[in-house]
Amino acid sequence: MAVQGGGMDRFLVKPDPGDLGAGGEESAPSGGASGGQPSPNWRHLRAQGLNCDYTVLFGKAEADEIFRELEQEVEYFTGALAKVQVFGKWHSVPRKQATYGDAGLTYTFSGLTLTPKPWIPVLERVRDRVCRVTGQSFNFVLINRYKDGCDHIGEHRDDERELAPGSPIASVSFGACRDFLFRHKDSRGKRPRQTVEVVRLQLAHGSLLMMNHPTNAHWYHSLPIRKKVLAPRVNLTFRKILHTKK
Ligand SMILES: O=C(O)CCC(=O)C(=O)O
Repeated sequence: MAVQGGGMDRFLVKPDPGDLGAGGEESAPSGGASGGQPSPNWRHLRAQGLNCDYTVLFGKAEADEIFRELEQEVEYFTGALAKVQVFGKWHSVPRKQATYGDAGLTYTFSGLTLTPKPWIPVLERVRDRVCRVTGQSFNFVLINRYKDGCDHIGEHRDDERELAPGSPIASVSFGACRDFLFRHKDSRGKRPRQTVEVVRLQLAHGSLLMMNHPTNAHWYHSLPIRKKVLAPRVNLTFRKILHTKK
């Protein structure tokens, strides 16, 4: 994971031509069905190699209920799993993390091979809604909990070998609204190879951000520190990971 830096330049969200605002027409990103729920209005974010779709999937009352249940039910890592080594020194991860998923899956985390906890009803509820509206399937979720705006995640790409090639990542947020930045891989560091504007958005309570292929091959993302944010936030990133051969 790389350190974040540099400025933020621009808020880029391309409205869908069919997006009529609240109560407008649906524009599903790919083969989804709303399954009795109101159809989401998608906003399509596009830039060089960036392909994302954003919508508010859960209304306030439902998002509040899910957030409460997540706060009660999710069991976060403790001990060594809540630490990260940077240049040989151990630090506490500046947020809490947990993983849940299908039986039989393993994944690598901080150099350790781990198995996710079995699905719990609140996570199945969110996962199933995301699957319905996107037409995608997911077998794993990484949960990040930010107690306030001091908790954060630095610039990184979700390009782990365990991810099914070409599969999207579905990021669902509850609680405090936070800024979220994408930075192009050639536009980082002191001497960038090219200047590509930062793509900046805000992830609202109950929102879904679909990070579609090839976004993660070209863009780093981060959730920067925002000291004015006092409330907690929980983010779920649903992924499709490969079963390792035994
Ligand atoms: O909390 C967020 O929105 C970002 C989480 C994230 O970057 C990740 O799970 O890879």
